[in-house]
Amino acid sequence: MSILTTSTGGPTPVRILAPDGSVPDGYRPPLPDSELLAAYRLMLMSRRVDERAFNLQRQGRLGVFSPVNGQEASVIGSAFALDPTRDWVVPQYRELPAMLRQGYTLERFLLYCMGDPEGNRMPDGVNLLPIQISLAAQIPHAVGLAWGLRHQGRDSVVCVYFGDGASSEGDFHEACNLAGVRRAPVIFFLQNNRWAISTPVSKQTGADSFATRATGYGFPGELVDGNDFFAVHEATLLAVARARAGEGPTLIESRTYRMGPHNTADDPTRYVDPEELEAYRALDPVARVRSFLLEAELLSEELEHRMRAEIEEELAAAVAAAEARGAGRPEQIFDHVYADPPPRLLDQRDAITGEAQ
Ligand SMILES: Cc1ncc(C[n+]2csc(CCOP(=O)(O)OP(=O)(O)O)c2C)c(N)n1
Repeated sequence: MSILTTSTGGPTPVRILAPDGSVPDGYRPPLPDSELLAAYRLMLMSRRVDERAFNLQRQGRLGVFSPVNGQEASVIGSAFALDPTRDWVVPQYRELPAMLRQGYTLERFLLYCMGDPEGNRMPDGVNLLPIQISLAAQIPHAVGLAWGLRHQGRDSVVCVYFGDGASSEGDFHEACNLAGVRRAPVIFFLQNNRWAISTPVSKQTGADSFATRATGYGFPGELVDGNDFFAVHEATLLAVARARAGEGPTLIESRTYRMGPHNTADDPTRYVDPEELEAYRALDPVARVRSFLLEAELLSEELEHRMRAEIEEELAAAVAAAEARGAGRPEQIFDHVYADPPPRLLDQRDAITGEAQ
């Protein structure tokens, strides 16, 4: 099975950047060279965070973590179509690079993974909602945010990320319906990575594409090769332009592949066919961009080496800073929920802190 098809056939995703890094004759990326390199650097950063976070988790220094591995073009190609000073990202939990692009920090992310809720509090001025684990709950929030920003007279766009699994929740459908009616400036960015933990996409939907669902809500749906940085980026640029112009939402199905486990608690060898995984490794989104940049002589081995060294330093500093703060305390889960917590919650908090009578 190719990344461009489903088991039932269906529409073909848009592709610009081929697996060998070539692009159609005359194609010019819409990003300046400096931004292309920044996007590649973020891809390298994302891969390195994936590895390091796993090691930290195995050493008992970090709680749970969901790697981006395989979805870098999808997450970063879309994020680079947004303007962090006015547009908003509403993440699920597998979009760290998009969050970093908006101005979130690695240190905060590590704190979050270490169980400190402070890590999931977005600093003022960073246009980002918190990481959401409750599947699809962030999608109606994104629509409300987009609609509200429009009411305030802003030209901001909201990009909400979620998975193929999350798209089966009622929240997704209700949010799409409202956004269509209100023409909210929102991009529904569906990362179809073929898996919802161990549930394959064939058990998630009977349709041959998620993108076509948009028709039922009265707005366009685009299907792109999610391992193709340029296809993802161009589709998101179009969606941003539509939303800013007051033309309403777009659903983008970014057809990619989760090359790693669902998270640090998962063992995909129990359900992923190794041959399928190998086939997708040949479509690695980071390698594609690398080949393109080398061919265009924007990247050299030396520059890449320097990028990796800087990333290593940044990551080491973030780990040190997060660990210096110490792990979160269990009773923090009671903070910031109610201004005046009800007695039942106060009792539970006291039971945790040992203050119960
Ligand atoms: C409402 C809800 N139901 C179930 C879960 C358990 N759960 C966590 S992740 C996950 C799979 C999500 O798959 P998908 O939305 O495709 O995103 P992916 O993890 O593949 O990026 C499930 C079922 C949850 N977090 N929230």
